[in-house]
Amino acid sequence: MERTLIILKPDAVQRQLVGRIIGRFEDKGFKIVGAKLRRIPRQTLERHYSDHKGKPFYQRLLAFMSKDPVVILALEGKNAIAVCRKMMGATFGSKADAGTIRGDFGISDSFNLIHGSDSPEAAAKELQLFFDTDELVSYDIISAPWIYDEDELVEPPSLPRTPP
Ligand code: IDP
Ligand code: MG
Repeated sequence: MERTLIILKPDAVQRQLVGRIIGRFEDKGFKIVGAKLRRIPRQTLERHYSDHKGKPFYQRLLAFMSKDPVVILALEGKNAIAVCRKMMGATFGSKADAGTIRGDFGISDSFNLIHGSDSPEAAAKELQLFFDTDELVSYDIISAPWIYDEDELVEPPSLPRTPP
């Protein structure tokens, strides 16, 4: 089991695609363990996108991402990081395969609807940046025994239970 950080970008919120995008992750079997609607402060975005500092699109990216609210999610499931990236599709809407979120809902190379952590290191950093520890909630979903086989359901010690 893994956790990943997903952001439904301002274009997804403005185009009222939030429910449909979250629905895809729920349909796949992911569990929502954190969720909030926020306008992200510029300072937080500078930390989030520090790898892109200096690139030609950097300033426009920060302006786009800070202007309007986003939906921030923490999703939990088997291979969550890689599977969510696959469901998102390639970075540019014009290149993303049909059947992916970016491929089905957008065509822009900048307004590409969704962010997802791209590695375990990025997921750890981004989950910490956007969620306080007590904002991530551990709980069981009743369909879990039908989403996973028994041997897949064992939670590693790295995902501590939230005390009742
Ligand atoms: P990713 O979101 O698929 O991981 P990254 O290369 O990490 O893609 O880029 C971060 C974000 O910056 C993209 O999702 C997109 O919004 C924006 N971006 C990346 N490359 C370009 C570009 O060439 N033009 C405009 N925006 C870009
Ligand atoms: Mg990236």
